[in-house]
Amino acid sequence: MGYRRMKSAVTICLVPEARQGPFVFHDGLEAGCLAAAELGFDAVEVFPASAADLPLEQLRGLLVTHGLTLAAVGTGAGWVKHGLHLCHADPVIRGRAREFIAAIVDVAGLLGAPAIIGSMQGRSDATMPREMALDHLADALHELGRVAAAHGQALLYEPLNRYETNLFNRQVDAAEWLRLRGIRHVKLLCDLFHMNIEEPDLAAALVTCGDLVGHVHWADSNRQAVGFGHADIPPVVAALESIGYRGFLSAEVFPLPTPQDAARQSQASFRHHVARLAS
Ligand code: LER
Ligand code: MN
Repeated sequence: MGYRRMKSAVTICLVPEARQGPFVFHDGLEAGCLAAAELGFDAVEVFPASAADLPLEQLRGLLVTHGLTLAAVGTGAGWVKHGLHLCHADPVIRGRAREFIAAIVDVAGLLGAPAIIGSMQGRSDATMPREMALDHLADALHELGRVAAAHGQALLYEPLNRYETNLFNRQVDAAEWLRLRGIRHVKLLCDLFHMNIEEPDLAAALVTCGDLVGHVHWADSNRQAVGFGHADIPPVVAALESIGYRGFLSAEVFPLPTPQDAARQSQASFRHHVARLAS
């Protein structure tokens, strides 16, 4: 570690079904790690098809070879590929969702990284009223947070915009709920794309969440690389600085106009807004 500043990361998706998703690199771990290192990123964030599909030793070797760290590992393939989520009305599916996530928490933990619960949180609906859904979510976060803590990691919970979940859309609502429920070992993943849709004031939300901010998805208003949209980034970086955030700014953005352009712009925007602040 030893960083006195926030760190840059870029996403690598290993799931063909998520090819249209907001991930920069889609051509495997080797090509993704090489490109990330060449552009000067500190880390990569990986979206695997499952824990079993994440080649632990190969990834460990690539990280060492390229001087990268692993920022986080996504669990969304459980939803995208298998239709699992934590608030499903069917207890068997909820159980399989937990097992799917727990296995990724373990493999990420072995690589020194946290796992992300984004789309795997699911949503409430006519078959699953909100209060019951939140009980299921709390129970899962308690249990999976303990699995993460056994690896010395936090579990990352990501509020999403209203078109992707109806559980929590704003960071402060999620933060208050985590505190109220006494859920430990869980931190917030603040995705600037979702926040641009939902937050009245991104900087104020980050400051209020304070030390619960555990990870940031570094994206512009249109989910392209920062600088390719119209988000007002300096107040966001100032807010993160003011709360002493030293985690990752991870480019989870569309590979537009090309993966290389998205990666290069993400790194350029990181240098422009963040790295130059560090002495
Ligand atoms: C995942 O990090 C995310 O932001 C969601 O929109 C699910 O793709
Ligand atoms: Mn995200």
